[in-house]
Amino acid sequence: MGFPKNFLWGGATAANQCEGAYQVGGRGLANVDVIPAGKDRFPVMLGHKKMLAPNGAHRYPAMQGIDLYHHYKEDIALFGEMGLRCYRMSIAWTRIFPNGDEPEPNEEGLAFYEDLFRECLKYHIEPLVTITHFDCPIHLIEQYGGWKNPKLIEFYKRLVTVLFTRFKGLVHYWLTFNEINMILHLPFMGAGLVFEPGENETQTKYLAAHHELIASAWATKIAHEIDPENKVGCMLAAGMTYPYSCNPEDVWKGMDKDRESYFFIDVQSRGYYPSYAQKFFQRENIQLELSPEDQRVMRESTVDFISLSYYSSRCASADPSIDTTAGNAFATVRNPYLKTSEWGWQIDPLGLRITLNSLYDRYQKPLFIVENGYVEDDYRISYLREHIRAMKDAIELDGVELLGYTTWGPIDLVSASTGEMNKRYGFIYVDLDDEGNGTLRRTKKKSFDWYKKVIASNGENLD
Ligand code: BGP
Repeated sequence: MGFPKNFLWGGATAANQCEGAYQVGGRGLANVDVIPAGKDRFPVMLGHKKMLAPNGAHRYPAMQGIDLYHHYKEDIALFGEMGLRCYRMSIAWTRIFPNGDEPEPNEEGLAFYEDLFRECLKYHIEPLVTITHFDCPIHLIEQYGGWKNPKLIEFYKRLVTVLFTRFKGLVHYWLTFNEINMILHLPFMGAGLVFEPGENETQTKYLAAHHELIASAWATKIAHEIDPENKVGCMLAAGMTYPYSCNPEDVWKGMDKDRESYFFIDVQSRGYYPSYAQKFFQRENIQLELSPEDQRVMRESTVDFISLSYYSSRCASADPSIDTTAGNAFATVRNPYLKTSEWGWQIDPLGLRITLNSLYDRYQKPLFIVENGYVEDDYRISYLREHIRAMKDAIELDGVELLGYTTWGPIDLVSASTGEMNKRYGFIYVDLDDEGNGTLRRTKKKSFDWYKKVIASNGENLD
């Protein structure tokens, strides 16, 4: 049986990690542009250090990216050569609305993406578009405080209406917010939040999340109205949380941790706030307004599919003295049964099958893995091979419905967490170093031909 015939094998990138050209084509400044490399990066991403304008003391990797803005034809031709059937990318909000609150969009930005989509279709590559991948116009942060302000829902509705109208027929797959649960972990990146000293961060983060969830429901409704062929997905930074032991305290901790993430998808997929979240809001004194109209849209316009990124499983213990390890922005208890990559992320292919099953059991909607990847070329092949096998088991043995698989970074790009080029997820090497020096020349790595073979055999030949 194997993978479905129309399975969407592909690769995934984000505007802010690739495009560069941050002042070209009428583009405005965004939060992602002013996230520096180096030691201030985390304080800024956490919303603890306010730096809304670039300064001479820092380097800003997103401003240059890998200059995909000027290389997209070449890059998409390479994706075509690899046989990608799907390219997940994101729109830079500030190319379409430079400030975010203008009444009319910027034609140059729209024309850029239109051409990019046409280029994809030339190679029979289906575009999968993330509407917001961590970006928010700086003006919306300065003027309105980012997503904690409900006005952003209106600006987002304007953005999506323009996108769905202009790209009707060119794009059929949309994701509303990348890793929506990231708002809890890196709130400046996830929602343009900068905290005042003493501010109740939990309240502000859930308020912003509430506005993103309403905006996401509206986007789904508008997408279906403009083109019934549109398929809209939510996107979760996924990875099942295992209890460290069978001690019920650990099991409870794991369940609680998972709910922190599932909360978002529960709303986007089921259309209402789950009871455990309502109890949590009461305890934390979090008051969220929901107009009858927004409530109706939330109920009626749930997502068509659930997309996820998966790099590793997670682990939780009730004992705070147990060792932890890095893992994206999600620090987690170290699982003694797993190996760790040189970047400190644990490796768990079976965890992918477990995560897929858990999501499918919970939502009974098609899933789409839109990120999964590894940094070192030789190990990348074995990492991807093992994850593809796990995915196949989930489809073949467990009956999970899976639409596709786009690996993270088919081409080397700027790391979201560290801002480095050095992580090198790509099948394609880009000559650019961590200081921003290099020719930007693209060359194929060993894994390029390997992935090409995997796709050509529809996942049968993994050697
Ligand atoms: C996810 C983000 C991506 C991407 C990926 C890898 O959280 O959606 O934007 O960057 O993680 O993370 P990193 O770049 O930190 O290695």
